[in-house]
Amino acid sequence: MQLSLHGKTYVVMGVANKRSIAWGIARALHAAGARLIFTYAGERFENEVKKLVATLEDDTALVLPCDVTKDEEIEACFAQIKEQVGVIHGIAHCIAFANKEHLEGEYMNVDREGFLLAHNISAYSLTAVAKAAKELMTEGGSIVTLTYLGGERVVQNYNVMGVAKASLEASVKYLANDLGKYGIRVNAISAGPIRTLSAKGVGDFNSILKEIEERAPLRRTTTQEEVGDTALFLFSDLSRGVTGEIIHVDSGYHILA
Ligand code: NDP
Ligand code: N5H
Repeated sequence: MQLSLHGKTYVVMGVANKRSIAWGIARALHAAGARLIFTYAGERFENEVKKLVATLEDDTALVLPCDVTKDEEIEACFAQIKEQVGVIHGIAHCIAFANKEHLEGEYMNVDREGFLLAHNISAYSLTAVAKAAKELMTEGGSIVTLTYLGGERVVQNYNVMGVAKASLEASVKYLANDLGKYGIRVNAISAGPIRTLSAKGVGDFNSILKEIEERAPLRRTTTQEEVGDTALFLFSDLSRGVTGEIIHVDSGYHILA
C-alpha cells in the first residue's frame, strides 16, 4: 500500500500564512501528488494564500472564498468545486475562532454571543462542511479536523475554545457514524502547541512550549510537518480502517498526569 495520492483531490480550509497548520497539511498532500483546492475566510488573507499557493507551481490548484459562518458561501464554494473538479476525496478542516477576551481569565466570563461565535466557527462548521462535501465524495473520502488537548481537559486560558473543541470532537464521532456507510471517514488530529497566527498574542506561549520541551515524552514541540504527515496517513488508504478517531500528534504530552 502506497501513500501516493495521484489522481485525488483535497480541499484544504484554513491557510492564513506559511505558519498555518493547514499549510503543513497542504505541503504533505502536494508532495504525495494530490490536487489541492484552498479556501479562505476573508479578503484579509486572500493575497497571502494566493501567493503561497503559487509557490506550489501547480496550475490545477484552485483558491476559493468560504467564510464558514455563511451557509450561502459554503454552498457556493462547493457548487464551484463540483463544477470545476467534480469528485473530491477529502477535506482538511483547520478552522477555529474565539474572541480574544474570552481566551484569558475565567471561562465563566464568556457571554452568550462569544460562546455561540466560538461554537459556530470552530465546531458547527465541520458539520456544515461535511454535509456540503458529501455530495462530491462519490468515491468515498476522508475528513480531517484539528483539535487540542484543551477539549478533553481544563487547560488554562483555552476556556470557551476548549468547550467548542469538545463539541468538535463529539461531532467527529457522530459524523463518522453518519458518513461511514458512504465510505467517508471522519477523524481529528489533536496537535500539540504550534506557533501560528492564531497562537499569536497568547500570553506566555514561550513557557507553554518550554514545558512541552521539558516534559513531553519526545522532549520536543510539535511541528506543522508532523501534523501534515499524520494528515497524509488519514487521507490515504493506509488508514482505511480508522474513523471516529482522535489521534494525538503532540510528542506524547497527553499521556502525562
Ligand atoms: P491559523 O491562524 O494559521 O489558522 C486559523 C484559520 O481559521 C485561519 O486560516 C482563518 O481563516 C480560519 N478561520 C477563522 N474564522 C473563519 C471563518 N469564519 N471561516 C473560515 N475560516 C475561518 O492557526 P492554526 O493553523 O494554528 O489553526 C488551525 C487549527 O488548528 C484550528 O482549528 C486550531 O484550533 C487548531 N490547533 C492549533 C494548535 C496550535 O497550537 N496552533 C494546536 C491544536 C489545534 P482566515 O485567515 O481566512 O480568517
Ligand atoms: C491554552 C492555549 C493558549 C490560550 C488560548 C488560545 C486559543 C487559540 C485558538 C483560537 C482559534 C485563537 C483565536 O481565535 C485568535 C483570535 O481571537 C485573534 N486572531 C485572529 O483573528 C487571527 C488574525 C486569525 C488568523 O485567527 C483565526 N483563528 O482566525 C492554547 C495553545 C497552547 C494552543 C493553541 C494555539 C490551540 C489552538 O486551538 O489554536
